[in-house]
Amino acid sequence: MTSGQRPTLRDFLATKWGGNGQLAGLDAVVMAIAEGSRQVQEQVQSAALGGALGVTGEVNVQGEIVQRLDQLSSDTFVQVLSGSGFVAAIGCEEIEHPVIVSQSKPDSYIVLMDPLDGSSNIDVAVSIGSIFGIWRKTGAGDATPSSLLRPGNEQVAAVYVVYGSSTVFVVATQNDVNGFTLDPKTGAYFLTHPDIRIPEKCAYYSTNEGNFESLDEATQQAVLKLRNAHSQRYVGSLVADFHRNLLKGGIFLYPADVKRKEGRLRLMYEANPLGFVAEQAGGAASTGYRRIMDIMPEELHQRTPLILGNKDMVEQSVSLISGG
Ligand code: AHM
Ligand code: MG
Repeated sequence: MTSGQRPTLRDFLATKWGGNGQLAGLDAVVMAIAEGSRQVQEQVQSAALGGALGVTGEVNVQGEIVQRLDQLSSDTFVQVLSGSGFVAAIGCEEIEHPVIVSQSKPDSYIVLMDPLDGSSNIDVAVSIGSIFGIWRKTGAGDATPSSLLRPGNEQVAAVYVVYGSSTVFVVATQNDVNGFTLDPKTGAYFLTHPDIRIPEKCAYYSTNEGNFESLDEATQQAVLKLRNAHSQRYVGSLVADFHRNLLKGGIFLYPADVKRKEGRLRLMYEANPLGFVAEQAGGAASTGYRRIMDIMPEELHQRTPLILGNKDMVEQSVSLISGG
């Protein structure tokens, strides 16, 4: 059951969620994501050798160029999630319309995902990742496209995976965030980061400083305040920047600016899941004006400004940005 006395992800879920009727089937969804991430990790590791780097020639619904690995990881996760028996619908950054899985079990879930976050880092061996928000399906019968438009505060769990110098899988449920590291020899995830809480002290701020001149004055003030007091770290893969800030203390900002009036990042499969993880670990997530989790989504691929990380730092930045 254990390697080096650490429980595997499967053991952990069985012990923690086993017998909890409210979470029935969620373990199957999380294990499907774990299996998908193991496969994607292999694709990422061998992409250059296997000819899987570069672009597909397609442009996705966001108007962004699709990388081969974006496509491979999207296909991989759709396959494992659809096959889990407990997923009724999947919303994906790379797919315009939701994938509806007919005849899923009555106790099933809706999964919203960014299958490979950090596109600009794919070809250059820098950390990338995958992000998932999980909602319980409501209502009888098959899911419909509107079944996916739920606020972040209704998520029952969120998961992210970082493909970095090691592959780390973080799963959050209410007040409970735990991290697991992939053992590449066995393909199993072992608990390495139990009960994650974001440190009180904010060590880092993470933002694209190249956008500074495009920010409004209030947002510039918020960035300047951080710049003068904290070290800057910016990978350019949200999931990697968030993971570092979660473990070390930090704040991530991708505010709206004159070129990106709606913000850059996606509400449903970037801001909501990572906002949920942050809140469960004692942090916060805001647009600069309101809590991310409270936004009632209007469409699957909508964008949002995002201020994410240490609660007090998020609150200070929000108060400067919104003048509140
Ligand atoms: P992606 O999901 O297509 O990879 O885009 C999102 C990424 C985030 O991971 C990252 O925080 C952001 O885009 C970086 O944007 P920029 O290059 O403008 O700083
Ligand atoms: Mg992304």
